[in-house]
Amino acid sequence: MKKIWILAVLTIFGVVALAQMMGGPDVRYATLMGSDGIKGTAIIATWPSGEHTVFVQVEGLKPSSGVYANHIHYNAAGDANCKAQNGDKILGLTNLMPDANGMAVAYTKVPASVKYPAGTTYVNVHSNNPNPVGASITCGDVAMK
Ligand SMILES: [Cu+2]
Repeated sequence: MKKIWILAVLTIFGVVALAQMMGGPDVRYATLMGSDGIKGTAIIATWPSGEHTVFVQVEGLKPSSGVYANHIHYNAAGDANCKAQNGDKILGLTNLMPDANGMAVAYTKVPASVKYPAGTTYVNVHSNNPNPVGASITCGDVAMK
C-alpha cells in the first residue's frame, strides 16, 4: 500500500517537472488595421509539440456579409510586410464570418508538421467582393511577444 502511495507522489512530481521542462507556447501577435474601421487582433501560439493555435478577431466588417479569407503571409526573401503586401506565400487560416454586429472570430489549429515561416510574416484579411480572395482590407505585421 505504501509503495503505491510513493509511486503516485513520484508520478505527480514527474508530470509537474515535465510540464515545467516543456514550458509554455511561443506567442506571436499582430494588430490588424485597415480602412473603414476594420481592425482586429491575431494571436499565434506555437506549442512545445510544434503545433500552432491561431486566433484571429476582426471588427468593423459589414454585418452578416459572408466569409472572408485570411492568411499568414510570408515570402522567400523573408521580408514580407503589410505595407509592401509582398508575402506571396501563405499559410491558410479558417475563414472569418462576421455576425450581425460585423464581428468575426476564427480559430485555426496548424499541425506540428508545418513549421512557422522564417523571416517576417503578416496576417492579412481579404475582401470577399467582387472576388472571394480580394485585396487586403485589414492587415497586421506579426511580432514576437
Ligand atoms: Cu492572404
